Amino acid sequence: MADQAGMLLFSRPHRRYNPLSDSWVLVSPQRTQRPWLGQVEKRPPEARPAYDPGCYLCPGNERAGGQRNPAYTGTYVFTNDFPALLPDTPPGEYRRDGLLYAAGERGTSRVIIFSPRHDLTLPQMALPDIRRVVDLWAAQTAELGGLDYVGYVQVFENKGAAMGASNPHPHGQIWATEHVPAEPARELHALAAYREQRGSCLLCDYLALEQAEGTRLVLQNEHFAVLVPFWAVWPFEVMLVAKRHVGSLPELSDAERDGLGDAIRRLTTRYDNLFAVSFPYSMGFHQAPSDGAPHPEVHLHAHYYPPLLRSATVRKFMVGYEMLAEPQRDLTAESAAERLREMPETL
Ligand code: H2U
Ligand code: ZN
Repeated sequence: MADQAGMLLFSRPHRRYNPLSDSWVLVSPQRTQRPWLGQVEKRPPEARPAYDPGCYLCPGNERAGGQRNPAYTGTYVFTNDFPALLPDTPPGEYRRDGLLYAAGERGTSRVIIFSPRHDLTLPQMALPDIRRVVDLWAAQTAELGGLDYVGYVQVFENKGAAMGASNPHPHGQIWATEHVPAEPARELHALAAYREQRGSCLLCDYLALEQAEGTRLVLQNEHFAVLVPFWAVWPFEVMLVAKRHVGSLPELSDAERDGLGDAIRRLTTRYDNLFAVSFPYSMGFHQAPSDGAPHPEVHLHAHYYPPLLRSATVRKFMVGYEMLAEPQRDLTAESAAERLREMPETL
């Protein structure tokens, strides 16, 4: 439990610092000091067929680019037909007066399909099938990270139309780039600085603290913990953290991969139960760069950023003050964690 001073502070407007990205969030809990008014909504009848002849991700179907998916039975990965990155981008720089600066960026984008079943989502998949997704993420990280021009592999998933996913068929994406992108680069900087100053890992220390306090923990197993970070911005944002100080997906042991699948299944089930809908989110892993250098400062974790606020129809937008000043939330991280802890782990 937070101490007395913390309790008082946390019930009035305050700012919380995010040491992982060196940023701030404004928390206004007095706006939610009222009974829970979440609407009770029925899960909409998602009558999706197991196979959809019009889906470009289903087995055997033709994609928009004219390619045809094989009759795959597990996971399937292909190069995005409309890739954001290209491996043969010519190198080059544009500089002007120290004010304009651009540089070519090589890379590749892939789409990964989690299951041949059009009608399933991760929480509805069997554990061994989720484990195959974990193995694919790890194998793709190793393969793409092994390319000489790739410096970083970003594994992510956009789920639900609210987050811009183009298709309900369970899938994610992987983008590999020459440089470490801005968001993980900020974290790398913070992790390295912390290690330099304290001689330990920011996320190992943070996880130990959260386990001691308990108020922001959502669930855990032997290998992974899921918590609402103290500095969360999105209402039900969570961080999924490896318990071992491990840098990347390919380094995970057999048991840890099972543990990751278990944590994902339990978390996404709780998410779906929260507002009785298939819960939209963007999630992604942050792992060590594939630049050939050792990265002892990096600690594997995933961020889940879901937009829903109070029900399936009330979502958070980052507008106004948040676009111009800084992110703001009403529900405290502690209350969000409590709500998620109350949810059952069966759909
Ligand atoms: P999202 O649902 O997260 O947008 O991912 C789907 C990706 O699939 C998207 O990036 C690609 C889109 O470019 N795509 C193909 O590669 N082939 C297709 O036939 C349609 C969509
Ligand atoms: Zn499909």
